[in-house]
Amino acid sequence: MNIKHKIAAKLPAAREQAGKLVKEHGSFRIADVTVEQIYGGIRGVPIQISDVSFVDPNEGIRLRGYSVPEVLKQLPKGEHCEYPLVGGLYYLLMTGDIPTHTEAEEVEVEWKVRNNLPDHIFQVLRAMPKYTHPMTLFSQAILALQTESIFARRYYYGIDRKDYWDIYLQDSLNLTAKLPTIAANIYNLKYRDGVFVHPDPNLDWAANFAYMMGKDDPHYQDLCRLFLILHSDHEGANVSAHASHLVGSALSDVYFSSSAGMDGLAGPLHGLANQECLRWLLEVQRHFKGLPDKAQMETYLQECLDAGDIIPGYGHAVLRVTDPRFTAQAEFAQKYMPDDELFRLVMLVYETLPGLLIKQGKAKNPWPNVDAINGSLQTHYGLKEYDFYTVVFGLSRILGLTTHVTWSRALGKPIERPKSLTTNILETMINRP
Ligand code: NMX
Ligand code: MLT
Repeated sequence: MNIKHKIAAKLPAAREQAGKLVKEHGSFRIADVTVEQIYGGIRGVPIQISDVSFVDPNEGIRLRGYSVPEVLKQLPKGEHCEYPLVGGLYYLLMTGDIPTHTEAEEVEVEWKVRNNLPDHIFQVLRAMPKYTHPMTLFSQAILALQTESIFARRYYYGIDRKDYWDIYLQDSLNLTAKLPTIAANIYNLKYRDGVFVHPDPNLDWAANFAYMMGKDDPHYQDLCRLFLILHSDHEGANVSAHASHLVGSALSDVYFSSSAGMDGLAGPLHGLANQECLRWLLEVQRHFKGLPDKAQMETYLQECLDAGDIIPGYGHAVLRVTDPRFTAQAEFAQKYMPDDELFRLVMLVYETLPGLLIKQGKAKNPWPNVDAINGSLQTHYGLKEYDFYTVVFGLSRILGLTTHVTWSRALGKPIERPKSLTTNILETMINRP
């Protein structure tokens, strides 16, 4: 069954379940919010319900209930591939079910049919100054594609609320189909000869991304599949998902809401951390003119912490264990590039830094997140331009963002409008007898 029919079949029960929860338990209190939480980035306050994925602090991400190892094991793979087809992952995110091989291939085919790009996208990007950050270009390209929004057109002429999700899904498939071509050609524009490369109809979504950047190593294609699966979603309340969901709640279409999500991902505390992380690792490597020993590493890291440095790739707002996305990439590296110096440095930091962070007692999570390792694998396969890494993260993350907003429309979620207070009002509330 294709994604649309699968969602349509599941929707009546999902709508009934949500309706019943609100009707029968509408006043059930989930959480109280403290002053500390409001001043502290709304940490731990549940702000939305989304079944697409969930981050357990002590286990990490589950996509539609499946852990990272389960996703990698159970999703269908293409011929001669070690890692699953990303089309199957999108099917899982959108429908909640592990697809058959045919269903996964059908998504890949849908993407091929929809992957053509209007000319104006690269006209816009070429008009930008050479020093423009690739994330700016990526977000701009998505925004420029808003000209193609079916939802915006249909809304203008009138459309039944119950059908919003279907049009969001069409826009989501159209947008995600074009993303590898956009991302790879931003790479070509920034770092190669700028000649536009078209996708190869014989390759899957992830392999095409690699191919269009001039990379045809089958191991790199598998790394792309792995990377693009791992970064697709991290529940509904991280900065990019939250931003995209908020913008979508105003019925801004999939292009607006995805571009907004990318603007959040571009921050160094969120997705840009992967570029920062590689930059930092290269600095360490340069400092030691190679790989330090454990004692040297410990001294260096302690000095960084004493100087008040934030070590990119470590810590997390929710996780309290090693990120399973870090572990999955470490396993890949252990298999295909165990002697790579940068990978060995990543593992040396992993052996050393958590103990020092625990001793320092500031970071609530001393363990690595996904960004601590990303760059070393990409660099190994020749993607050395680290300011491009967040685009690769974004290419994947939009799979999750578009799923969240499609389901928000399917469940008829209203415009988001929480409340802000003034300091005086807060003080009055606190001092009230
Ligand atoms: N290195 C040094 N100090 C740290 C680190 C770190 N990696 N992480 C947290 N701390 C400090 C933090 O600066 C804060 O210090 P202070 O009280 O002086 O302000 C203290 O520990 C408490 O912070 P937490 O409550 O543990 O962290 P929070 O939830 O506020 O932020 C991150 C989470 C992820 C933003 C934070 O750990 C960080 O900045 N890490 C480095 C950047 C990074 O890797 N971001 C990637 C996130 C994942 N992603 O892919 O998006
Ligand atoms: C993510 O993948 O979005 C990051 O790990 C950040 C988060 O979950 O807050």
